Amino acid sequence: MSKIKYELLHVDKYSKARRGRIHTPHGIIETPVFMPVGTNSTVKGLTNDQIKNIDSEIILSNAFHLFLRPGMEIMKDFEGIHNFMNWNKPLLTDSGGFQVFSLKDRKISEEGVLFRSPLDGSKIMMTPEKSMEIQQTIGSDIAMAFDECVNAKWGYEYMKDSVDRTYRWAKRSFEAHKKENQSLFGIVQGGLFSDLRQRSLEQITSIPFDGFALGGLAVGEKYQESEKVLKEFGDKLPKDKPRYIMGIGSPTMMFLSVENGMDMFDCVLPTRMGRHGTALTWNGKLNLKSAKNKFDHSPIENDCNCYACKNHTRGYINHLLKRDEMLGKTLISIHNLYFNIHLIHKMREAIENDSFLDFKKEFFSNSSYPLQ
Ligand code: PRF
Ligand code: ZN
Repeated sequence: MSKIKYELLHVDKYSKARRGRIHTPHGIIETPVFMPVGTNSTVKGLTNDQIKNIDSEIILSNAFHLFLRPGMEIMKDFEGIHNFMNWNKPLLTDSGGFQVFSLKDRKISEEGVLFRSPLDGSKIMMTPEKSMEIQQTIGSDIAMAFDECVNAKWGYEYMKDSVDRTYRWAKRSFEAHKKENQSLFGIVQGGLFSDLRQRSLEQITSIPFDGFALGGLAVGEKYQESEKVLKEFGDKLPKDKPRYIMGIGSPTMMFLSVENGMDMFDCVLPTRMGRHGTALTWNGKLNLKSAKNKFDHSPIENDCNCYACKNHTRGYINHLLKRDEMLGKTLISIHNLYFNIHLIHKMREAIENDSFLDFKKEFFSNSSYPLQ
């Protein structure tokens, strides 16, 4: 099998939530799916066994970061990221678009983005062709087109030009992509402007990509603003291909996205929060650095089956955090990723039983996460 294949298994009766399955060169992914982020070819603080033991089906890495370090010479020498990090399951790479645009000193032209290397200040040109070359060298199962993630504050006129440029870059990405056993997804932009989202959606879906993503969301807008885009456009993406919303992973945003027909999510939130000592639980967030935990013999969460909860107490983890021991961060990261992944598993079950909306209601009535 070379490219991915998507199977739509079931659509919830009372919402647009979908239960599906993606076949990739490195195995099957059930959807909806949460993808832990491994920017530098490592999910921060976790071994591959630990990642697999939380039932993670796919991880995400990044063309921009891997291009800078370790660099493509080393990636070629190791014959790709799967071999390099000894990860034998599915892996997706982001194109670097998002990361390049968040740099301060960068210049956007028709050709691509010229930026200064954060390593030595040398000038580097990132183009759709370059991003494809990098992602093909990395050898991810799914690569992303090179797009421009625009700040909505730049206004309508800029966004309009950018949407059209992202379309031209998408065509160039598609043309430049040659790898047989790698799939390529297109990215729809357009910010919060309904007509530009529609324009971008028509442009990007006119190219026969293997899947489609909504980009340019979760970049600081209000819940109601992302909700409007998801309600209007989530289900307009092709039904026979996977749908990915980039950079979201809070319970609130995952429920909203699944409800509106999205299949794939990634976010640094569970691991970043873990490193800062905050656990995600079915009741809400829990600050394990707080002195309240000092004498607490209970696990982070009573009914949780993750390694951290099966083996360690809140009191012990509080001590590790206080002493800045790395195990503390690892344990909470394990728990948080387990939480996100298993929340998605429960959503899958609910979709299969046509009870997604009931499950959503129950989840928010039993926890302090904001419904919006
Ligand atoms: N484009 C790309 N990567 C992304 C985004 C995007 O718009 C986002 C937006 N939330 C996260 N990661 N290429
Ligand atoms: Zn746990």
